[in-house]
Amino acid sequence: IEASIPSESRQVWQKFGVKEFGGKDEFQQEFIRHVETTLARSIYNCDDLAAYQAASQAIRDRLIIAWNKTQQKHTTKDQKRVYYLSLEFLMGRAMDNAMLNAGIKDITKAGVADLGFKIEDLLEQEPDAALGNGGLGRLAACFIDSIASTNYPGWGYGLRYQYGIFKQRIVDGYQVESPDYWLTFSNPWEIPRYEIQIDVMFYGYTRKYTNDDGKVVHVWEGGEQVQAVAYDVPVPGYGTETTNNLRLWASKPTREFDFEKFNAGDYESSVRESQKAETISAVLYPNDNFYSGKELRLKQQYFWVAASLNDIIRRFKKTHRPWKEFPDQVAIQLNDTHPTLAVVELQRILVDMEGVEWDDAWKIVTNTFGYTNHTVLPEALEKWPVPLFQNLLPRHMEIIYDINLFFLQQVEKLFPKERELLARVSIIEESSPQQVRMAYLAIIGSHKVNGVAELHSELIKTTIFKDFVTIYGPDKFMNVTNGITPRRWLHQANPKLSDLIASKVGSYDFLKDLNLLKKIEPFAHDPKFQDEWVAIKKFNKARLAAHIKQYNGFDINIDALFDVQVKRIHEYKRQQMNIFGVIHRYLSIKAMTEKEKKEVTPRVCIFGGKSAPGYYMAKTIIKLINAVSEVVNADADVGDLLKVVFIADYNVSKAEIIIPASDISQHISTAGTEASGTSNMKFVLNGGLILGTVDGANIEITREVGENNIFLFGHLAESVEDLRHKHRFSKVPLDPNLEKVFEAIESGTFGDPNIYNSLVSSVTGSDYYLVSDDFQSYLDAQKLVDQDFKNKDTWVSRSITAVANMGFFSSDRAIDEYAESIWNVEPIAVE
Ligand code: HBZ
Repeated sequence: IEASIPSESRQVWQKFGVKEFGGKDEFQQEFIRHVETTLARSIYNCDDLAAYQAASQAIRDRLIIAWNKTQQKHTTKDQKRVYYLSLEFLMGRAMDNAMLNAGIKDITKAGVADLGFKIEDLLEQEPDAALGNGGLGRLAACFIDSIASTNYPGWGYGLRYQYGIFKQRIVDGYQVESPDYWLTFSNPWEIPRYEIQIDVMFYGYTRKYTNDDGKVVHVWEGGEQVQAVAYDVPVPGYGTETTNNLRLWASKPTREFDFEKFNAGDYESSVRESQKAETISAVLYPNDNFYSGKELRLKQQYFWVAASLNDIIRRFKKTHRPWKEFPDQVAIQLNDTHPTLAVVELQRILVDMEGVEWDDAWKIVTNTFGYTNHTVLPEALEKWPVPLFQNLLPRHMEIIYDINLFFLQQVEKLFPKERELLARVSIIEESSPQQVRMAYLAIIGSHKVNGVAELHSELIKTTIFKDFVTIYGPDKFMNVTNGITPRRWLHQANPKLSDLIASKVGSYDFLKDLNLLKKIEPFAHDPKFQDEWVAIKKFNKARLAAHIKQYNGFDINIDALFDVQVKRIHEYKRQQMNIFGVIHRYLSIKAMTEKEKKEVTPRVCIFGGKSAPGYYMAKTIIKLINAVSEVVNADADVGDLLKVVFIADYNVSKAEIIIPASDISQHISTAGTEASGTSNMKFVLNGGLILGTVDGANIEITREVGENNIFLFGHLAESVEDLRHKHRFSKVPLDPNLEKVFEAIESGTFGDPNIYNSLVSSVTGSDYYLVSDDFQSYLDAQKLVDQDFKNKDTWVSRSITAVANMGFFSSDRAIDEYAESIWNVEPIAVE
């Protein structure tokens, strides 16, 4: 490492090198110093917010020290690094996680207590970093936690949105969105790097000329410039000094603002132009599993990709290696197709700017990238209209045409005369206007393509990417089943359960090696252990009940079965089937005698999740859930036997309260539609059982925990196509129980039935998501749940056995698989 300080001055530096606070006293010293200097407050006006800020400043200092050490170590080691490019990082809160991972939870807790504060109150002050929509964004957050915890040198790259996913309120039963401006009180967990500014260009034109060596050179010029400024978020590993970096880019106007306009007296419009630059990174697009071809979204993608690659290349150039060694130093993982422009940008830099020959450059590119697919839903696949693309990124469009040309030539050689194959696999779809198929570009530009659970990885090979398996052979396609970080999703969310497990495992080592959970299996039938297990579940249910009391305003019975479905609202996830099932349950209870009612297992049906703001059907589902809730909860005939709750504004912090409280959680997507799911893993890890379809990672969870410890139902993925075909070409009779449910809705039991017309007819019509086909099987499974829940002993032993077998679903395991079979990176120990 080149040092800028002359050697005679270095002694002074070494003498005063910063140290981390050690014990409680030193933490308190730091805390007070931050209250009085950083915050310019005092003992007389230090409220919970100020105390949170001071504590987080002290913790931040500590992270930065470890961050510096780690980066120096990684630089001197000079090994291959991995870069995880994701347009979303759904981090949630940072403080509790930072304390846990840095191993300073006890001293900070005791430290703030002496100073007159409760750590829980301080933690509550922190807004969620909600820079993501759902599973894909949360997966990225779990992955960077695991990359640090397993000591891999790896960075995340994303966008620093000023507005994360919108906040959801329920007004009159409907979802109402408001902006999530999460940076009001500044963010102690980020380090602005104002010195790292990268110019990014849009629009303009291309031209080519022949240089002195007779080589044709392409240039792209005359466009608008914006600047990317880096904000670094330290990512501490658990039980290790390794502290990696998450670099988020914010857009700023370039220094050169339009002086021509300014001098011409048009001051306002010259300022407006420069303000436009800031809108690029201003807001997260709130769609999950849905593609909407907005120009600003493509701008975001290129802005982020261009800044990140520029940064990665700058780092590589410091090593003075030849370009061909780039893939030995750099692995880049594409989280879905959102960063696919990186493939084109790297090829452009190598060929246009660095003078590398096309074929050599292309080898470097494909050896660098890996692509992870997260969905087979056609409406989620990104396709950009060529005219829009061409206008915004004219040189990239040309390069895509060339990549496509060389690729199709290769295919033609392998499969002569198969003209239809060529049209099918072309990056350019011949629609009007033509479209750029980003997934195909990602496949062609990567050396490995992976799905996120076994079934999903098989499905991409046999459906959407079938032709590419024919072309490349099967080895390019693989599976890496998702995982979750046990630090946040067990220890933080459920500290009591973590402590109980530790008492049997003998340590907290299971938080680093989740397979150690196996050690609790022998206690599945131990009455004392069972009692403690049950008591913890009850505690967690009471904690959730208190939350519901505070925000929904009513009491729920914590001895009832807590049945939870929390996730983005989407037709394929079938919250509509769940609420139809609830209506069926309600009607059944209404028809019971008092004697029959005594046999009913009391239930609390808990829903939560956001709908994309423009997704009419999802919004209708939310309205129906709330309408049912209102009717059922007020019905004296039902009492405690059934309660329906919609928890507003579901987010990471709420998940940490909700998940540990569930007895049953629902993961009931139409078979073949949910790529993996990750909350299914979180629920089981916290001792809840799954009611689910044979879909996504439910399948692997079943294999690990055993068929007896999960409630599966519904048609299999292999029958879905036939069933849909039947619906399309004949009149399939509606499930009779569902018919009764629809009669109740249509008779106005839940208010104006017209509101639900489209929802009902989506099922009575083509029933694309097979709600009617699966309904009886769903009710049967629910009946079994009711019966089995009555047998407390068996239920708790199933819960313990399931947890004991969840080791596979640690994101540490997933990261090891990526490192081994896609990235080829090695861990580095940091002392
Ligand atoms: O990724 C989810 C899958 O639906 C889920 O099954 C899987 O477990 C998870 C992690 O692999 N996909 C998403 O969450 N997708 C998005 O949020 C998304 C956001 C913007 C898009 C497309 C998809 O343009």
